[in-house]
Amino acid sequence: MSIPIKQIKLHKLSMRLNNPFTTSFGTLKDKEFFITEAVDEDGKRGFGESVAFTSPWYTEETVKTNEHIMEDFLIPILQKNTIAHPDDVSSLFSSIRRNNMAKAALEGAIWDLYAKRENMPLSEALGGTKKNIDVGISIGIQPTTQDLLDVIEKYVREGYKRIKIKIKPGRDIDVLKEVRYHFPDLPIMADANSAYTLQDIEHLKKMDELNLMMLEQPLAHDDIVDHAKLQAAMDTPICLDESIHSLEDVKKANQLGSCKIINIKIGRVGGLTEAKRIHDYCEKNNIPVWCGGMLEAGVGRAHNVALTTLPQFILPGDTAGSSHYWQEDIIQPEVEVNQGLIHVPDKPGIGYEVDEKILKKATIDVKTFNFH
Ligand code: OSB
Ligand code: MG
Repeated sequence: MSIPIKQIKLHKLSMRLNNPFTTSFGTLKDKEFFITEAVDEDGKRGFGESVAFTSPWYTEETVKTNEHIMEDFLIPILQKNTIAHPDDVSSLFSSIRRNNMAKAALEGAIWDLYAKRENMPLSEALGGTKKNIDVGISIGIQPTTQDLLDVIEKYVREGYKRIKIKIKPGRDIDVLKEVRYHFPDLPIMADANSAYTLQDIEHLKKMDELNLMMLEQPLAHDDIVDHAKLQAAMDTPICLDESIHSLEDVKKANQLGSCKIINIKIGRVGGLTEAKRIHDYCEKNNIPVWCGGMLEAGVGRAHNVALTTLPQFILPGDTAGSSHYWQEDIIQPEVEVNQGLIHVPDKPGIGYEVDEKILKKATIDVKTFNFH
């Protein structure tokens, strides 16, 4: 039986972050994004979230390009085709190049709707089995090293299973050394968001003394060749983030030896179906994976929780609790972290209710597309 979509809604939201987030690119204070909603004939509703930012610093997509691609290309494809299973969506969308975050936002709403229609949790619909998932936290660049040590202390006390520290040239080895000195046994990793080049190889190699779990995306966002050279010269495992847009990218990176770990982000790879395919390949090839974050609101966060229940997500992800990001999240209950664990909901679909009042408060625009 196909999924009888009657309507798609694009809710454009704007929400202020509790903790402005600084990377090697700059600081993000407010987040603008889409909540996608797919409604079926019985009025059942599935939700997705687009993770593009307002400027294209992380990938080329933005909130505006997402709107254009969803409205002018992807939604018309959904209107013209029947969908038997959410896995069909990525093949239907394959005629549109890239724009993975726009694709993932719509596919996510259809996955949630499908799971609700089947009366099963999204985690189960994806084939996940974990009842609890391990999570870590990603800390933006702090004004001073003392500030960083203080926030790490706070998150260690809250029980997060590993701490990710953003680095950039000038605020890297010395900062990490200081952290390692104060927290000798803490699982820590560093994320450079592409801030280095191979010319920095001697400098980056000094990280091998710091017992980091991994170094995330040190080199260019579109590179896998230089990363292979760096990985060959370093003991610290390299994890790719920005460089991975598909299973094909993972296969090539693996063949070249560009990394030892993969960060899977649903939006970056074009949706849950592709994320699952990457997971399955990594499981067969013994490549550890973890679920990355894009400072999501509750809907995107719930999708990350569901995906992380798959078995090869053996490293803690970046899916911190709702209250780390938001004064009030758009879902009920909020995503809660206890002792570094998120309990996976067992209700149908994403397993959290969208809070209409909070959704409305954060909404700056809504567009509705009817299906015939
Ligand atoms: O590089 O993983 C990244 C946030 C926005 C864009 C890119 C990244 C991040 C994070 C934070 O590291 C992840 C999160 O807490 O959601
Ligand atoms: Mg990253």
